[in-house]
Amino acid sequence: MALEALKEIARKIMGSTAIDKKFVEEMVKDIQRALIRADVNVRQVKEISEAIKKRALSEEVPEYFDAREQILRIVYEELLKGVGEGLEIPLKKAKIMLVGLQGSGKTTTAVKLAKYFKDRGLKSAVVAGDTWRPAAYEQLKQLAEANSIAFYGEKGKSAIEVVKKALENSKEDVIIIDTAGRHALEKELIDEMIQIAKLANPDYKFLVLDAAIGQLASKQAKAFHEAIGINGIIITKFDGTAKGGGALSAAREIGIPIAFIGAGEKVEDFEKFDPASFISRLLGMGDLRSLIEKVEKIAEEEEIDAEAFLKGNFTLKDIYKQIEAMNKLGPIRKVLDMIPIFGLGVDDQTAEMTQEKMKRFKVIMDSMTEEELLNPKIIDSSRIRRIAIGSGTSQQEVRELLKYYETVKSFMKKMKKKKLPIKGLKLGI
Ligand SMILES: Nc1nc2c(ncn2[C@@H]2O[C@H](COP(=O)(O)OP(=O)(O)OP(=O)(O)O)[C@@H](O)[C@H]2O)c(=O)[nH]1
Ligand SMILES: [Mg+2]
Repeated sequence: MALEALKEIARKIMGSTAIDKKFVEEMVKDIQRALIRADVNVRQVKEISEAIKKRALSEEVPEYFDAREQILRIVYEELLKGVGEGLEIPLKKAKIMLVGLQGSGKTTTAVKLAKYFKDRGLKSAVVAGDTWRPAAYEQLKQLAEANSIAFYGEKGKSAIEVVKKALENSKEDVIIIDTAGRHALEKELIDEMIQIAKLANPDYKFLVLDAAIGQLASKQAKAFHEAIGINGIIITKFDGTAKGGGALSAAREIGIPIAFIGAGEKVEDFEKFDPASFISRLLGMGDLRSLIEKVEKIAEEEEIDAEAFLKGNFTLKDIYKQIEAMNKLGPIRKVLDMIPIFGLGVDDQTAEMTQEKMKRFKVIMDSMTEEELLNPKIIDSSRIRRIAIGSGTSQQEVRELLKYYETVKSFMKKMKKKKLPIKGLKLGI
């Protein structure tokens, strides 16, 4: 995938020793190349890269950031602007109609979507609204049955009749209507789509776009939007193409949000489009959201007050629990991958050392008093000396732990605000 090159660029930024004009100019060229290769529309490539360049060369580096972090943040923010918003779909009763060209992935996506809602506690059903292709009925039925999804369809009836009957009979919360695809947008197809849309009055009309069509996505999306007014895009086959940027930028261009992304033939290969985590992952910075979810889950188990934890109102005691929780999170390597910057170029040896360091921190905290753990502010140099001696560590290590505590505190505050938590990441370990 051409967008993979962005990871390399992020790594280069974090590994650079001097960020100067020349570095920025070269980096912007690299970004341009990666985006163009991924089929992002040229005008958008220009916009994004110019914005990055302008900001990188003019904005002051805020306190606590170093120049590399600042540049990475700018790249992240401008790419994020470039993909636009995702689509929030409340988990409640809804009718969804899928449209798209032949082979774009509608039928597969219908079942993926149904499973998405089913996994979140809603009853879902699919409707065989493709009555043109003889095998379409069986394909949808089989896929639905394999995933225990309710199926509505009837052979030998028109799509309108099938949809009408399904809507009358279905009791499920989310009804997903599959429709016929064509080679190109023909009048007949438009008429049928309009009729189904009128009859079903769907809450969502999603255009299913094959990522492999690259820049052609824009023309297609426009045509469908003009024909029936779509309100979300589902990009499929993101796994098998280098041109995924085309569909991404088409969505941005016509101002329609991307709702989901399909990246594989299996029903599970499907996810809600979340711009922030999408871009984070493109840059190899890991998925912060899932880290937060994991931390919250473990915090629950460990009886850490997750609210306080995320707010940053926590004490060294929480750090202690956090370290225990981290060990529970599994190999520290994986956890580090989920945290921006850590994910960049942390080699296994460093990860190992970090785990070692965590153990040392625990030992240090074992030598602290309850009062010190609950109110780290009182730890002055004489206490630091006592703790170091008591734990058989050095004063420097105790200071390191205190610094780590402060940094995590501000890091958690940032996570809470859902901003890119770059500032708090110089954990010094
Ligand atoms: N690799 C990959 N393959 C996919 C994905 N989504 C669908 N496919 C495959 O693409 C092919 C076409 O998918 P369908 O769901 O039948 O597409 P359709 O839009 O319903 O096709 P028509 O009904 O003929 O218009 C199938 O072989 C799917 O398995 C995806 O996200 N990744
Ligand atoms: Mg189909």
